[in-house]
Amino acid sequence: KQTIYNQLTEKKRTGRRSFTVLIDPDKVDGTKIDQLVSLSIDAKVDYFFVGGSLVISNYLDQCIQHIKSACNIPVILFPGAPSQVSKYADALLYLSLISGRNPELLIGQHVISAPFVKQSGLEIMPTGYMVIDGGAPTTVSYISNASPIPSDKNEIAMCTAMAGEMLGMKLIYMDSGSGAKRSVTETMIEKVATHIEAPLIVGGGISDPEKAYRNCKSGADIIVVGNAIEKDTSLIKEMSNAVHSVPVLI
Ligand code: 1GP
Repeated sequence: KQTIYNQLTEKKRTGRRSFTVLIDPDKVDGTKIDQLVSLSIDAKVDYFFVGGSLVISNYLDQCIQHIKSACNIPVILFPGAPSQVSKYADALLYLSLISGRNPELLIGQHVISAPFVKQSGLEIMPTGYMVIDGGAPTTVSYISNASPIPSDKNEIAMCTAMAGEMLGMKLIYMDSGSGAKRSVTETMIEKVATHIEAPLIVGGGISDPEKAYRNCKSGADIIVVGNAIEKDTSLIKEMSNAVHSVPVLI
C-alpha cells in the first residue's frame, strides 16, 4: 500500500502541489462536516488536517469517523497535544517544535506519549514544526511558550529547517499560526524551500487564492487553510484551483 508520505514525495518529485483543508474539531458539527466534505470533494482537495492548539471537546474520534465515512480524502492528524491522537485517521504529523526552545515540545511530550502513539498503528510522519511570527500573538505562539521565528529572519528559518531535516525530519511545516495577521513571506518560503529536500508545508493566515498560488511558486508543496475557509466556504474551490494551477516544474 502506498503511504501518504510516499505520495507526498512523489508529488514533490513531479512538482505537483497539494491543497489541505484544516478542520478544527471544536468548530464543526455533523452538518458542517458534511458541507465541508462535499465542497472538498468537488474542489479536489488533497488532504484534511484535523487538530488545533486547543481541542476542548471530546469529539476528535467522532469527527474523523464522520469525515472518513463521507469521502476518501486522507485525514492527517495535526495535533496540538499528545491527547489528539485518533486511530481513525490515516496518518499523524509527529510534530517537534524546532523553532522553539521548549524541551517539552521538542521531545518531552513525545516520550510520554510514545507507547500510545506507536500502538495507534497510524502512519507517523516526523515533522519539523516551525512557528513564524505572524504579526500578533496567535494561539500556537502563546500555548507553546516559545518564541516564534521573527518574520524577517529568513536565515534563521533556513538553518532551522536544514537542521530539522538533517535530524531526520521528513516534512517541514512553516506556520504563522491560525488566523495570523501576516502569513509567512514568500522570500522566507523560497529561502527554506531551496535548502531542503523534504516536502514543505505552509500555513497560517492564508486568506486569498493569489497568496496560496504565490506561496507555491515560492516553493511550498502543501498549502494549509483553516480560518479563511471557516469564514467563506466558497474559498475551498478557489484556493484548491489556485494551488493546482501552479505550473509543474521538473
Ligand atoms: C494553522 O496553518 C494552519 O496552524 C492554518 O492557519 O487557520 O490561519 O488558515 P489558518
